[in-house]
Amino acid sequence: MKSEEKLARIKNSIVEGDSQKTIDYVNEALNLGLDYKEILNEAIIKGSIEVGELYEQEKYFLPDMLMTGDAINTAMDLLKNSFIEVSEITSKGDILIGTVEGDVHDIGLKLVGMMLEGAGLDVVVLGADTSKEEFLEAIKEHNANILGMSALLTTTMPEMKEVIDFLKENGLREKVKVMVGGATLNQRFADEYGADGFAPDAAQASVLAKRLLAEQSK
Ligand code: B1M
Repeated sequence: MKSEEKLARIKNSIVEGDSQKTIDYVNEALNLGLDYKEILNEAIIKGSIEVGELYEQEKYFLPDMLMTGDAINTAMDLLKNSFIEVSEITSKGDILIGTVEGDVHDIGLKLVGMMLEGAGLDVVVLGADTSKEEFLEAIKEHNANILGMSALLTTTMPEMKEVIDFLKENGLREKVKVMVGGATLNQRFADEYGADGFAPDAAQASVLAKRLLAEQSK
């Protein structure tokens, strides 16, 4: 079987929300030496986009998205070890990441966390549905250098601005760099909300975090 067929098989198992098949196919692909980045981009991300489209077309419903979420999570658990790369970073600093309040999507967030950790950064993952008060307390507790926020819904994206304004009100905005991401977000929104950077995917989140840390230490 060709690589493309193996990737298509993984993608289909994700679209079907069949976690057992996903485990079997991802393991097989890894054992045969397929690049984890291909599995991520060609199977997992493409599968999630397809499910999103099926949901929009009302061919899929919430339980289908939930099953896909589970299948993606199992796939990512298997890929976790592949994310470790040789770290070039010299200055470390805590990065806190969380999905904003009202938003339960945390798969992309976990992936970003894995990529950041793999790149040698200290990461604290606060998880989904994190309130501005929780972000603030965690920044103080961990003495964080960077706050990373994720939002997947157009209705929860503006919460990022709320958090940034809350940091300003509490005298913490100058202390932390803020980076944002999520499927419905783009650079224009990031600028509008007052963030220091936007990353469209986990790989670029890691590049951005390193750049922001370097700026912090100047
Ligand atoms: Co929901 N959902 N969902 N969902 N879901 C989307 C996001 C949606 C686009 C589907 C669609 O309609 N096409 C749509 C949002 C539409 C919109 O607002 N424009 C949607 C909706 C509507 C909903 C509900 C409202 C449905 C309902 O209840 N009627 C509901 C919301 C609940 C809530 O949050 N209050 C809901 C619920 C769910 C599930 C719980 C069933 C499940 C989530 C499970 C979980 O996360 N634990 C789910 C899923 C699985 C999806 C889709 C299908 C897949 C999301 C995903 O995990 N993608 C999604 C469709 C889609 O995105 N195309 C959809 C894979 C992941 C690796 O990608 O999260 O984009 P992503 O992360 C990427 C980048 O965005 C970026 O890097 C990641 C890796 O490359 N990134 C960052 C993310 N965060 C970053 C942070 C950074 C930097 C980069 O710096 C800090």
